Amino acid sequence: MDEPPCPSPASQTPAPKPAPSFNAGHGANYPIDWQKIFKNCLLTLLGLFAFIGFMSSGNRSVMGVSMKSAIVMGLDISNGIEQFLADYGHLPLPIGSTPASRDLDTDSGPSRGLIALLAGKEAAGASIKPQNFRGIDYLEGVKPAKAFKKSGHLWADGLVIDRTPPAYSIVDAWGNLYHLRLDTDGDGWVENPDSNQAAEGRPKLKKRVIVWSPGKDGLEETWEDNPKSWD
Ligand SMILES: [Ca+2]
Ligand SMILES: [Ca+2]
Repeated sequence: MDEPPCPSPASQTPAPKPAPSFNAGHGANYPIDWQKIFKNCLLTLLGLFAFIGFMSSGNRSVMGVSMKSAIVMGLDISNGIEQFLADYGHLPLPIGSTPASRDLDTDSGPSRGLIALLAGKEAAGASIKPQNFRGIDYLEGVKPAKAFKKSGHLWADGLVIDRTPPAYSIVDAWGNLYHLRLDTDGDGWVENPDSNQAAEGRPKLKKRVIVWSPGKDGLEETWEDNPKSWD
């Protein structure tokens, strides 16, 4: 008959300590620490509230980043146009426009050709001399757009170079084109499109160019969320 093998020293493990019980002999009960339980619950709740607060502030922060990016990009466009004006002595004109006796509205879409012009990438035409004939890139600070498949848009937050031959446009953080108003009548003023500001006594702005977008809601008439190149 085989005897059970003696355990080797390596196989000997310390005996587990007896788990505490609420009746660990001698009739001594562990008291339920209600104060500790209450404190732990309170800490859990505080942590939960802090997390909710963090998430909320994070969302606000993301919104702030989009708005900031949209404003900076509008300023990049208006600064590029002002620099073009300083270099060439006249405002850049969208495709099909001629120097006008009134101010001109346009946008940052591909069909206007204004973004290609500002990027120094006007399509070469045999009969049309490029306005930016020196090929200067006035949009160096504008980042490439990101894919953004929402609300019927494909791109957001930057410069879009699409199709063949390349078509240039700039979209805001929510995929909208920017609107531009050019002081093509040369009086140094443009009408203020912000109906709120106009109602408050600022019907005109002393600018050669202004840029804005319809903002997150995509609606131009709601000016509260519209990024603008002016105060
Ligand atoms: Ca004007
Ligand atoms: Ca809006």
